[in-house]
Amino acid sequence: MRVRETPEDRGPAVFPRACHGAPVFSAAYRAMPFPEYPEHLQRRDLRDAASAPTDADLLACYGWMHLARTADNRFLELFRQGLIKGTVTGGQGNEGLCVPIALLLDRAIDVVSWTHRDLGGHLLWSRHFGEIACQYFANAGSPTRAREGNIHHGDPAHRSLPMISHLGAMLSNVLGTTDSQRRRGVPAIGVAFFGDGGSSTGDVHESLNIASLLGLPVVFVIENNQYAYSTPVSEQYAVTSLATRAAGYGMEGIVLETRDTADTLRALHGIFDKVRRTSRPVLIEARTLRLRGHAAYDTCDYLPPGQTEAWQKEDAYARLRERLAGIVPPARLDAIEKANAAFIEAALQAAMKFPPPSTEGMVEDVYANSRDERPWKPGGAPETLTLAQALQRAHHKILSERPESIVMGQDIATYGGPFKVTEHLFAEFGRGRVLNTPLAESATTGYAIGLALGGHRPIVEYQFADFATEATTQILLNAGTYHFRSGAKVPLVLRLPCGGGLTFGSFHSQDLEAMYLHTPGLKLLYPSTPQDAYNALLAAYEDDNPVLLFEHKRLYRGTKGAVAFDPDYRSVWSPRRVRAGTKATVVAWGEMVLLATEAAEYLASEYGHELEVWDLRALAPLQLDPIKASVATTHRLAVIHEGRRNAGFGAELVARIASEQFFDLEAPPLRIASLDTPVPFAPELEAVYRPSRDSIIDQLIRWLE
Ligand SMILES: Cc1ncc(C[n+]2csc(CCOP(=O)(O)OP(=O)(O)O)c2C)c(N)n1
Ligand SMILES: [Mg+2]
Repeated sequence: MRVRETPEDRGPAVFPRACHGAPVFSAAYRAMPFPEYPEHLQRRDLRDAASAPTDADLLACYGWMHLARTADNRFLELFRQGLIKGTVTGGQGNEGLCVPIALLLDRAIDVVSWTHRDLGGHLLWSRHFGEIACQYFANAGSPTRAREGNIHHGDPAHRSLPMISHLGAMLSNVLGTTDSQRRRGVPAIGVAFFGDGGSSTGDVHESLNIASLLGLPVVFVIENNQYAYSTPVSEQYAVTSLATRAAGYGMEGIVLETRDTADTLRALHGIFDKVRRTSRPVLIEARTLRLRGHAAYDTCDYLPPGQTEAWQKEDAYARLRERLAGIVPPARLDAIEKANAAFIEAALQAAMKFPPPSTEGMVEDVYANSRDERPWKPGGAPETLTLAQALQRAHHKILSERPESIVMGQDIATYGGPFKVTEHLFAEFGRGRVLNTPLAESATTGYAIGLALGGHRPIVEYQFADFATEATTQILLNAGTYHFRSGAKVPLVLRLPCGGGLTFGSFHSQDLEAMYLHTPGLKLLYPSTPQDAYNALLAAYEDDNPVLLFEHKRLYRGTKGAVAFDPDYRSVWSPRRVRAGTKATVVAWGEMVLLATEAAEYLASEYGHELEVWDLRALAPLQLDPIKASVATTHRLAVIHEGRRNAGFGAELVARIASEQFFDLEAPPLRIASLDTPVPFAPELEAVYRPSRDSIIDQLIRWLE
């Protein structure tokens, strides 16, 4: 039987929005007012009119389409004059789609992510054109603090999600934020755009599937302008219409011609109404145009002769103007166009007066500097638990005390996950809070990002850390950069069962923390004891940033200890001294802490070498001070990790300490790590691949003596 989500399944409708709704980067126009919008642009909503648009409604729509066309043309000119950096991707030819859509959405509740062809949509959804102009000029008035490219802005506080360049990556975010609204009882819909080119990406397929599976009210809009950069659709896909793909996902597929704006308004009005009522997604293949090539530098030599002229005859903007010219007095159209042009020039002038962007806050803004401060209920008596059980208890606490929490992942519901970390949670909290997801790591992560942007706090389990590579774009480039580029918070916990030693082979055994440490914006915790794992999940959960929680699979059942709610749970963000010593400082994390400690005990008893062992616990942000203080007394540093040696995190730690404390060191620092090979399968081979207690002892002795 097919299970479909109903609104009742989705958990409580209301919960405290502890950290959300907080302002994102401040609006420029508050500091320097831009000109008032002309009178005819005061209408930003045609929802009541669009089922039977009148001439006045069409005129209102034309006003915005003209504004978009004129602004796009002006940006192109300014680029050619060298006043706009990067490039500009124009929406000329797409106004007849994105402007009607923007006029038919409820900006108070709906969710959207515009693309690089949707300046018209941005104009309607943004606070002011002047702010968009500042974004193009990359100056101090930019809503991304000039950190993101010109069309890569949005207004996440008002559910316009800024795109990243990776085509297809925004769809799942729209799913999540729309669902966040619905879970709160708000009758929102989401609109997710992508091009004919973007339609071939995996994220698109994963997102269509998830939206249909969960019954999410999302309108997927393919802006089919027949080209992806220089590649025609004949070289992109083999179906006659992309709308036919909808059937494969169990949703309605619609082809929308956009030549006639009145028809477009009527059709979209009906579609949006139905999606809002039924909470079922639809896929629209909109036939649209790209009149000025891919981007400012595109000479369009690849187009067949006469193509541009043929397109111009199809242009919804020109056709609407022609239609209106036969209905309203020419002076009226003239007045609208002149007022728009004057408005744009005045706004551009005001925008150009902003100074260059400030470099201030660049490093600080990598992370949101906040967390959910609600106190946890004090816990009961300590229990003796494995690390997996400790994590289960922490999940239970979070689900019990935090109604905005949602746990998701593959096989985590009835089955409790392969490592039983989520055992029993589904029975108690139900599908709205403990959600099995399909094999779609990327869109699942993007969906979780969207939920987090909307005010929920998802915890995502990847079945094995190795499979999180399927979601690298969402984790590294989307979640990790969100706060820096928009000021929006993405409170997200990503749980990664990692590590080897269980004969699981190359793709179920890796320890890839170094990969995530190379990109900014993510926090990383890697506990080694049951209590630390419990603490780490609470600390990660309340953080307003994406936090990766590395859980070594051998520790799930290989460690046991007393676990209780620890009021000092946030101490997990700093290193813990596991063992005192004078001969050398040994830094490790995850299972290697246990092996390092065993090795240290052996060296103490057999050689009399007292090593000081530190469990790093938090890999990002890094608190090195206690380690540095230790090195200052022992004068030696060894780092032991299961990740591979080459560009492993040990390299960074050694480099930092060697460069800052060179004169404290009496010997070159030692790195003990896995071999630079794939993880081999056979136990005999894996034992050589990974550091073991004995190989650690050998290397330490050689280094010390
Ligand atoms: C995943 C990904 N691959 C490649 C690119 C480079 N790129 C930017 S736009 C573009 C063409 C996009 O075509 P389409 O999706 O049809 O959108 P259009 O530009 O035609 O509106 C390409 C290949 C990208 N942004 N993302
Ligand atoms: Mg295209």
